[in-house]
Amino acid sequence: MTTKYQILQLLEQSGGRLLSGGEIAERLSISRTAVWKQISALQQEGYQITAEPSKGYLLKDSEVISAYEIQKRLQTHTLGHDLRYFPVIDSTNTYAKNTPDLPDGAVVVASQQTNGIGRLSRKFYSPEKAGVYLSILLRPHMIAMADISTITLLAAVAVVDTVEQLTGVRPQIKWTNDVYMNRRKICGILTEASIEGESGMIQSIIVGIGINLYQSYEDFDPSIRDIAGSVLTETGKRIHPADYAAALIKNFEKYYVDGQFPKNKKEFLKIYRDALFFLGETVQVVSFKETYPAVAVDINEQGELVVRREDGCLVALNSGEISLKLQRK
Ligand code: BT5
Repeated sequence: MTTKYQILQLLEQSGGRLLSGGEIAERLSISRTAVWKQISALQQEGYQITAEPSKGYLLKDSEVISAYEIQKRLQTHTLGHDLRYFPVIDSTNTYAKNTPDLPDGAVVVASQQTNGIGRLSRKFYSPEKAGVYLSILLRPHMIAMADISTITLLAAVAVVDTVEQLTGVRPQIKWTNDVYMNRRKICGILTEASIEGESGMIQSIIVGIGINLYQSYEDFDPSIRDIAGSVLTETGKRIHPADYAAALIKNFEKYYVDGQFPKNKKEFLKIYRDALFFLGETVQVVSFKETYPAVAVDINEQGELVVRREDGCLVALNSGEISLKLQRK
């Protein structure tokens, strides 16, 4: 552990007592100047450390989401062991795409994205200290193209479980990749795969998950103010961002098994189906070719959404080319 985080640990363990620069310096066998420099670095990372002249330093509760904070809370087999944290980044998915040496199970986390992306190059607003934005990189051994969309479903269920564990309220899913509470979107998921041109083999899958934790409705860009919410607006609960990130990574690992994806797909799809909130409702199906109203009927064994068109025909929708518009209530 670096000196910086050793100092942080001492402050965490001080039990509310002020720790003097001299005491820290002695315990870590470093100079007082080094202590002061590292305290400044921690403050820059977002830790609220107050310094009382000639008395010492005190750490206050800080909503910091550094690699240290997440790994401290993480007990996983592989996911997140390589964890890259950025206070600001363009997009965690883009970083994962452009970093070829990232190992299987690596996680990229940011507190803010300047160019967060959604499907079809749409924008995903990812302001500072408002949520958690992370990408999980997977290099599965055997995966068919059709399984990629299952990974998105898996991420959605992991988000739902996480929010429920931390707030006591279970969110719902809008097929395929959005998580909602009270009919407001609190989380978006973007799964991207990179495929080797010659062989057509899938080299890696990047699962990007962004969740709104702290915004109020007024904080949202006017273009999404009526449709977006945060865990805070919908449950009244403030979750520490590192608690959220660590629990999410853990829950994703619970369902994801390399080579099998969800171990028991049938059982998994039932959990997914139970989390959907618009079955039985009329939705607008928007594809590249056409837009039409249909009743959402069920999820089939492939994870496709089955809808009934107005002429009575049943159609199974694949996630790739379709989006759904819900009727406002
Ligand atoms: C998504 O696309 O919602 C996928 C979002 C994935 C974001 C994560 S964050 C970590 C990783 N790094 C990235 O760069 N991306 C991933 P889609 O279903 O296409 O929805 C996009 C639409 O959601 C936008 O056109 C807006 O209408 C709406 N939107 C944008 N930002 C939002 C937000 N913060 N909360 C709720 N809705 C939002």
